[in-house]
Amino acid sequence: MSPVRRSFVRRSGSGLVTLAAVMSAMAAAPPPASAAGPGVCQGTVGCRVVAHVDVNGDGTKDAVGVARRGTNGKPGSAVIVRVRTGARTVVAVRRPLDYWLGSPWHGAAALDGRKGAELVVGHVTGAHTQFLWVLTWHRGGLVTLPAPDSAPDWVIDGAANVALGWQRRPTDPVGTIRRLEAHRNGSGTTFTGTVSTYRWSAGAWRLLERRTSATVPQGSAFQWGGFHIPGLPRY
Ligand SMILES: [Ca+2]
Repeated sequence: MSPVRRSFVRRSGSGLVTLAAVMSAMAAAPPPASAAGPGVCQGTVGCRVVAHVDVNGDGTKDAVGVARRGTNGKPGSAVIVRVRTGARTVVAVRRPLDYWLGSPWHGAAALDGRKGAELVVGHVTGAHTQFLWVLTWHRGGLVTLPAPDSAPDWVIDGAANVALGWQRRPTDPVGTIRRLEAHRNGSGTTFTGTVSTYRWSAGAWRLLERRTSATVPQGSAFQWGGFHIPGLPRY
């Protein structure tokens, strides 16, 4: 409670009624312009504004800032994601970041079908595999959105013998995500590929369908890796 309201309550003889009147008057006051107030990166060393996108789903764009801590490409680092949803409201979260080179920011995209964009940032880089965090707005803050296969990370890969990717086809409604996984058959030129289709429903990912083909041509399998989702770079 603000000092003003606290002192008002203390002095008031009929505290509840009078306080209600004050709060009602405050609620009726026009909100300050969202352009006013500190920026999303204010006070955060190394923070960079990476996007203006509606994160909390209220229909207005929010500034998104990202900073990293630790040494580039080394373990034990961290990524900080900040979202400014109002003139004086900035929500920030921190996640581990390991072996990640360069900016951990990947992009913003509608993934789970709820209002507001999800924010995708790095977590771990392997030899050729990348593990990424997806952050989503929930109950006034940013939380980790698990991948449709229930893993905490969204994993992508594009190598000689394996491809891992995530896709939303142009005809798919938002909230539908396909997981693409392909492995080379022995030393041949075909892959065994599995496409799992998930849909966000009632607060969770649901598996709708899974199809496997043992005869995916190599050239096709090489296209499966990475993100194939509007708003996100492939790798
Ligand atoms: Ca917003």
